[in-house]
Amino acid sequence: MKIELYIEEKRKLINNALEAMILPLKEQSPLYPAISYALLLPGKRIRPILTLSTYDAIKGNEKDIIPFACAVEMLHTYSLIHDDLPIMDNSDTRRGKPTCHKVYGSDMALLAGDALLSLSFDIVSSSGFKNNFEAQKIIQVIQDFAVASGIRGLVGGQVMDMVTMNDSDIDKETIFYIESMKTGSLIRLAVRIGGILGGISEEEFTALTKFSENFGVSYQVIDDILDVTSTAEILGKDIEKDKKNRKATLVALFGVEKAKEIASDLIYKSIDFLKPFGEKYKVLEDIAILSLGRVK
Ligand code: GRG
Repeated sequence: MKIELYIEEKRKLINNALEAMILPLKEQSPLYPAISYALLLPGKRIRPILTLSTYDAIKGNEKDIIPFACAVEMLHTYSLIHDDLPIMDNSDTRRGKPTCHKVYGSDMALLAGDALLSLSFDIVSSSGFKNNFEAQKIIQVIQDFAVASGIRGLVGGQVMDMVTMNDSDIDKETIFYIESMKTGSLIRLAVRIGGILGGISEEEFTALTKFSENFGVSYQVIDDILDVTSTAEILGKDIEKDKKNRKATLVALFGVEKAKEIASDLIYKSIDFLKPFGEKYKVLEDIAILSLGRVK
């Protein structure tokens, strides 16, 4: 199957699962409209698709991993809602529509983000046992979620992003570090949990981790490039935010062409880690190459 078709099919699967998963909240909480608005807007769903395809490559099916993939998307959506708030990036549009706080107010948006963060842990812990995964694997997955969402992941990256704003002295290594924390951590999480629950050797798990770390940084570099080369209509979100917020990016440091070269090097480096396994992780390779196409 062509990778574009594969992605489209999996995106639909994830969208349906997300919708079903939060439906019980409709009767339970006045926060449901803000949660469903942010979560069900048309995101690319790249992270949950990475989880599905990693697990599928190992086990030959994806059914049992669907709630975990959705939990990664919930975590990601939480980070977008909070990142868009006036006290953070102050963005007006996201996924082609007004941001969550523009529609529901900052108070509701903040809580919708908080609720999605907790819900991701709720789903991971409850689905683990429901789907008969071993306790040890479930704990490892929960630990990965905690690391990816916290001070060693998203939050750590975001805070570094903030404190380095306006810093004209920032070097390439620091930018890589920030990008790997704020964006790489969720891509890494998405792939690793497929590997943990699928059950693979230490060596294979390390290779998948390396793939996801390099791909994760390239995903942010590509996002930074698109911030200056694409349009708000195509991206469905505010553009030129990095310049406005005086953020340290590789584009600001080296310019667009060099940043493209770096993104491309990272993608090819990432897929090199999958080569020892032949065609097994071909879908991951195809997704990585496809993402590079966004800036070609
Ligand atoms: C606790 C305030 C607080 C924040 C949590 C906000 C945060 C930590 C981290 C945010 C980091 C962040 C938003 C990074 C951007 C990552 C990125 C490339 C987002 C866009 O991803 P896509 O293109 O988006 O996959 P879609 O909309 O398709 O899902």
